[in-house]
Amino acid sequence: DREYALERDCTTLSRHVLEQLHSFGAEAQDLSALMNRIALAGKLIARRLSRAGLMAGVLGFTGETNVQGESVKKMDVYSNDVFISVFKQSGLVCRLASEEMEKPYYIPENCPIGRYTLLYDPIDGSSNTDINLTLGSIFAIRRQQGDDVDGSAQDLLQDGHQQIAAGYILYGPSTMLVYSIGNGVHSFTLDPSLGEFILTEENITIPNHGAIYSVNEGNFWQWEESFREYIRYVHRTEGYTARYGGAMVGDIHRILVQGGVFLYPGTEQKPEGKLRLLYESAPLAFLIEQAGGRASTGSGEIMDVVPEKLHQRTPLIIGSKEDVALVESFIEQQAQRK
Ligand code: P6P
Repeated sequence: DREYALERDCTTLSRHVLEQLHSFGAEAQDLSALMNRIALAGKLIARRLSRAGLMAGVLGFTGETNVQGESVKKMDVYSNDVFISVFKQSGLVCRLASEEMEKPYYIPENCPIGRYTLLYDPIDGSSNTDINLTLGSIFAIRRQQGDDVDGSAQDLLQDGHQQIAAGYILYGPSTMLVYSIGNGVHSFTLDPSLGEFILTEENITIPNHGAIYSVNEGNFWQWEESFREYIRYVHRTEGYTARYGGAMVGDIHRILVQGGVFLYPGTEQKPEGKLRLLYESAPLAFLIEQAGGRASTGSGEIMDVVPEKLHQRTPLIIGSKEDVALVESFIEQQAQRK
């Protein structure tokens, strides 16, 4: 029966990546190995999170602040170290650029030409760590360009079209890995008894419209008027509902599956917003566009933004095509009034 068939034929991540890489030639093997490293990092982080309440030294703060000026959680450090140690062994990655590190981490034995760079946010939404709520890791893979001998990583300051793979790991009631290598979006669920990510859904497409708007309305009075106008519209219009988890991977996954829009606008104090382009917005934009959605800064596509510095932030409007366009229409209306 179907249940038995699923058991027998379950598609693992490595098999799935290889199967769809027929058109990638030599890079196929690399991408398959890289995705398996991502999966291993996800398993190690998921295991630690599931035991966080049972072990000393997992929860809470380290007492330091990171390059973003945010207080660092022990899980931020642990997760960042997991990605470094897992990719050190890969032999494929020369450089890891993380939201948690001022400068990229170079793996000398693989450099200068290590073929790939991993850009990642090891634990996104770490404010949820100590309260056992959904968290995520976000990743993108870019080809190593040039030899970066001065360690300035200037070649990373390119637009999102340079990403060859991107996705996230969602640490929720189950651990899911959602990724794209430019050939659709596919989701996997971790089977802890096998230690394998098993294919759950292939070629996920985001609905063109959804009822959900996901934004921290606590910032309402710090936004530009256009965003306030959009919120007033969805407040008074039937068919909209608010969902905001405080950890973007969970909010984006909900929107990928059900449709709608996630927003993190700029504010008067921080016009560029809070979210980091290279480690959060660009990887998620790559994925959502592959699912048939859109990701905008409000004045252009996220995927077209060329950062001037590694930790550059951008405002983010991401999700269903129609809902992103609706938010942009309020921005355009406001611009015409000026
Ligand atoms: P705020 C988590 O720190 C994060 O980067 C995203 O995961 C999340 O969506 C956002 O910031 C939450 O920020 O200002 O709403 O608490």
